[in-house]
Amino acid sequence: MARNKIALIGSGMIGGTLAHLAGLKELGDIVMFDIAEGIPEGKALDIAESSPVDGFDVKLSGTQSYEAIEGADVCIITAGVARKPGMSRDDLLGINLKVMEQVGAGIKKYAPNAFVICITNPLDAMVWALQKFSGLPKNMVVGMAGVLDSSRLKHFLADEFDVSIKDVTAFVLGGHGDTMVPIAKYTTVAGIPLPDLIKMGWTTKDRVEEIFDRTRKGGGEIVALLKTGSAYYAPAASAISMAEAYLRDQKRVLPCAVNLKGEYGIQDMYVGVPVIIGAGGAERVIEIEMSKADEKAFAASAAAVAELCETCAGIAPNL
Ligand code: TXD
Repeated sequence: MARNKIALIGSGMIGGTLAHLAGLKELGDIVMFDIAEGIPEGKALDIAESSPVDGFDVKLSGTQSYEAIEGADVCIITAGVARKPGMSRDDLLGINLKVMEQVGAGIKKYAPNAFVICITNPLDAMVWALQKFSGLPKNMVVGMAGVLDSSRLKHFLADEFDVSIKDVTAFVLGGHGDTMVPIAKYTTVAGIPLPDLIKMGWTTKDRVEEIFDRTRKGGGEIVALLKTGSAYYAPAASAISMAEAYLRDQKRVLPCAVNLKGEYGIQDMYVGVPVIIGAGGAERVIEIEMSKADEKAFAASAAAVAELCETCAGIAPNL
């Protein structure tokens, strides 16, 4: 059986980590694309030179040409810029929207059958635009945010309770931003929901609120520490788990930004919800019951995403 082909569009900090993880897991041959000459080629060669040490058989290459992604089974998109001092959110939105237009055209031409995972920020609006620019089926274009946000929450809780991360389940839903919604009812330690753990005296409501707040600001916490960029290890690991679920038809239940067709009362927008990822891409959206407060927070989060999509549509009338 021929190996899968994985195209990484954007070979910066997350792109490089994606390539390394995909190699270590032997997910397939890897093509690294970037507009910056030498970066994808250099990273691909560096990782290839580590493969004899770790014993993984994959081919890695770097390119500035979309032709090289031809026939990719998975495309993971990190291309774009992050906000720099003096730039407004709309500036960033405008620049990355143009990048999504180029990436969408490249995928449409050379990898129309791929499962596409978008990571570029502002995530929920960019994945929405990318699906439209690429014209790929909506179930084959998803955004990565919820796996990362939930993983941060799981880590904080495992630390708080001094239990294995393997026994913590968590769902963080909604848009990828300050408005994201951690769901207490479906956050558990070995199946015991957080509200029960509070009753059992393991923690307090206030402490849980603090942890939720740290989760919402998890990206900012890393930026403040690194100073020169944003998180890349955990975002890359999160996207790789989504790619693996697709390539190995694992039917994993993961919180992802998916196109909603009336679920959660939302039409044709990408918002983070639990979804089954398997060989059919985003196979089935799971509509969970939320508390009234969570429902309200989710609606506010979706409204923030809608506003960003409207700004995009104002900039790019072809959307
Ligand atoms: O949860 C999430 N979704 C996120 C999102 C978590 C962390 C970071 N998140 C966002 O991912 C972040 O705000 C950025 O928008 C992306 C990528 O983050 P990364 O840290 O990898 O950024 P880099 O290192 O700046 O890499 C971006 C690369 C860089 O090498 C550019 O040369 C390239 O993108 N780039 C392009 N590649 C192809 N085509 C075009 N047009 C292009 N423009 C820039």
